[in-house]
Amino acid sequence: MGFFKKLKEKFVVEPEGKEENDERKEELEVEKESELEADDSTSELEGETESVEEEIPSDEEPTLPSEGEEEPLQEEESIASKFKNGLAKTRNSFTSKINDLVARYRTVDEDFFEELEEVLISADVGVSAVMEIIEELEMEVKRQNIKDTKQVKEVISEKLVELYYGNDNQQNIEELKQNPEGLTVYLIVGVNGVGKTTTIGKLAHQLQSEGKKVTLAAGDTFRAGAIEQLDEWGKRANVHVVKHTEGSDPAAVIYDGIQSAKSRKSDVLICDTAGRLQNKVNLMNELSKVKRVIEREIPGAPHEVLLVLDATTGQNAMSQAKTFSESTDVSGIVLTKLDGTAKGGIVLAIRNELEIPVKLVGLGEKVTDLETFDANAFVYGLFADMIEDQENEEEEF
Ligand SMILES: Nc1nc2c(ncn2[C@@H]2O[C@H](COP(=O)(O)OP(=O)(O)OP(=O)(O)O)[C@@H](O)[C@H]2O)c(=O)[nH]1
Ligand SMILES: [Mg+2]
Repeated sequence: MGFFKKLKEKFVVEPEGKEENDERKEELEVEKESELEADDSTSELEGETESVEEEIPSDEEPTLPSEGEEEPLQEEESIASKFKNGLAKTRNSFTSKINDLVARYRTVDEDFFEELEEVLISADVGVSAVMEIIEELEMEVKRQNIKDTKQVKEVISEKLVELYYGNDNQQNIEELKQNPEGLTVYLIVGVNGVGKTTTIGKLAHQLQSEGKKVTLAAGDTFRAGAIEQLDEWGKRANVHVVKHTEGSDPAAVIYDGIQSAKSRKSDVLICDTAGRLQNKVNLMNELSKVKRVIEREIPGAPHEVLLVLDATTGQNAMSQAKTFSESTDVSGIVLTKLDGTAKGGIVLAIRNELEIPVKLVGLGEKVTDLETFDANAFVYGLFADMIEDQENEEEEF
């Protein structure tokens, strides 16, 4: 099966044609009805009036919608549309460049690959990642004896996913680690303005809606207004915020945060930190101190040190990652503002050059715009138009 088809099956549930839409609507109605009937039958079983209504013979019991299939399908759909919407800028630029390339080169040759290289680099994929992709593509094109450039689009999409997950073939999305024996602590670090506090707000909301009890610690005591900003997110997500006054010792705030989270029996404590101090050395020292306090109070914590990077800053983000990894063991990246850039390829560069997994991505400013990173959904978001176009082309023949 082609890779576009695979992605389509995984992520697209909604048919585009009106007729098909109507069919789907009908299907949904039937499903709803059968759900209702199913509900009736359960209440019948529980109720005492069983003998009164004998109209439904027992061998014609309405089929229950299979749980295993229905629910995840809807979830996948929303993940797909979130990646699709969040990557609109990147996709528009990328799709038009690829389509232009394919239109100009009918057959796959050296020049085609050279230009493709430029397209990928212009999307911030990163030079070494691009080299790897191109090499893989050249081999695949030979292997499959592909002549027509149109077919290459699909192979590119497949290679991007492969490059992301590497050879280990472990195509699992990277969930945040949790403490199985008590309080889970996440430490959020990153330079000023990248989206740390916003990410904390979104994450708190997400965990809370999964039924977890969350506490926040306002560890940015340096920037004016930072404590209030976290407090505001705390109110929005309806979670408790531990805070001291501006200028106080952040390690003391985090210490209190841990005690408070423990006594409130929270599942997760998320620690905000400053993005800027008097200088970089001070900032790194402060983060190390905060981390030591967490390590001392809870063995095995912090369970994640998440470095927040702003996707719109391109190569700058890469150098920030290097600086932070040197002083704190960064366990994962949160890449924010993917919606604000046409160069979303930075995800692949980060993975390829830093070997730190991208765990979460920010796809907008709303509280729900934070998603666990999934390379398949990401690539779907990049190629969504082509995936849909290909379907139409197939239909024409
Ligand atoms: N479009 C978009 N904007 C985002 C996203 N994440 C954060 N932002 C915006 O980025 C800006 C900075 O976010 P903050 O959360 O304050 O950043 P910070 O890292 O805490 O900054 P400091 O506290 O100054 O260190 C805000 O205007 C956010 O709305 C995202 O995924 N998409
Ligand atoms: Mg902040």
